[in-house]
Amino acid sequence: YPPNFVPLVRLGGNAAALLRYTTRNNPKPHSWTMACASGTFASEKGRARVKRVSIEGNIAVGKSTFARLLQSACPDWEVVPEPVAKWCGLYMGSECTVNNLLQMMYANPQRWSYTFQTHSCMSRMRTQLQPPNPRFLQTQGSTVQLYERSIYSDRYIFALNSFELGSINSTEWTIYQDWHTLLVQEFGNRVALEGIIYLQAPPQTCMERLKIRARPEEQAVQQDYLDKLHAQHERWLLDKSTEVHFEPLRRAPVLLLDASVEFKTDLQVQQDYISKVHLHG
Ligand code: UDP
Ligand code: DCM
Ligand code: MG
Repeated sequence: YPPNFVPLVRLGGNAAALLRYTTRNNPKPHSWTMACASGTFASEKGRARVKRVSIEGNIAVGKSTFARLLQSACPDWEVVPEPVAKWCGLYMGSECTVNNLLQMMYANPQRWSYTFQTHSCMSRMRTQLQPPNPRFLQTQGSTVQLYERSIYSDRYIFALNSFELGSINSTEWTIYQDWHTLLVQEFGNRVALEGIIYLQAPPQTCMERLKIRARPEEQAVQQDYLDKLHAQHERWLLDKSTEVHFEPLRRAPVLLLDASVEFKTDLQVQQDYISKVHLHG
């Protein structure tokens, strides 16, 4: 092996365990990058698929809570939380850190909604384009990536809602849709969803949970804003009356889970929901 050889992961399978490696000069070997670009990855036993699933739902409905439950029930799945901390300017990694855009957006929606929606969707797009963490690669069956929200709710829930409320003007909305469509078309199946889990709860329940969580940036959020977001979710995921521009997204099955119950503490409900997720493949 070269002197800078760094073992990255050992995938399961008999004596012929597959060893992937990276070097300091070449962090993503060519074959790896190419394989992931097509939505699959090469393994010794052939090509396996990556299934991407998103958890959708209103603010504070319990998406992160549910994602954590799924992570403990299904340790083979890669759970990708929403990068809210980045939008609040708390992220100190290699990407550029901006001010607390979430706070700025809520304080002055007309001025900052387009900027916030651009930044949040771009940061999510960057995350979704990452190849699966090698720790979660499966040699048999599909590798599963579970996202908290998606670039589709960014557009069909939040950006659309901001446009309808007048916080994003028609010029900004045209530009947003233009680059969003271009990115989805360019990156095709690297951002396609296999399915959607919709956590549904009355907006009042979300309001109560939002208050319990008490993010400083969200203090000004009112019930009627959650009502509007709720209606957007229902239109997109249940009534299917939102105009969606991507055929694979229209076909993605939606698993509806009642999040109005206290699933955080109720073990029976947790088991029921986890088995429903498994049943839906
Ligand atoms: N929560 C709760 N019971 C539940 C689900 C969530 O009390 O059954 C609380 C959770 O502990 C948190 C708040 O609701 O304080 C919002 O949950 P989370 O951050 O998971 O919501 P998200 O915004 O990610 O949907
Ligand atoms: N948010 C937004 N627009 C998006 C995505 C998220 O305004 N495209 C906001 C809503 C919440 C926070 O970011 O205030 C995400 O938190 P949660 O996970 O609680 O919904
Ligand atoms: Mg969350």
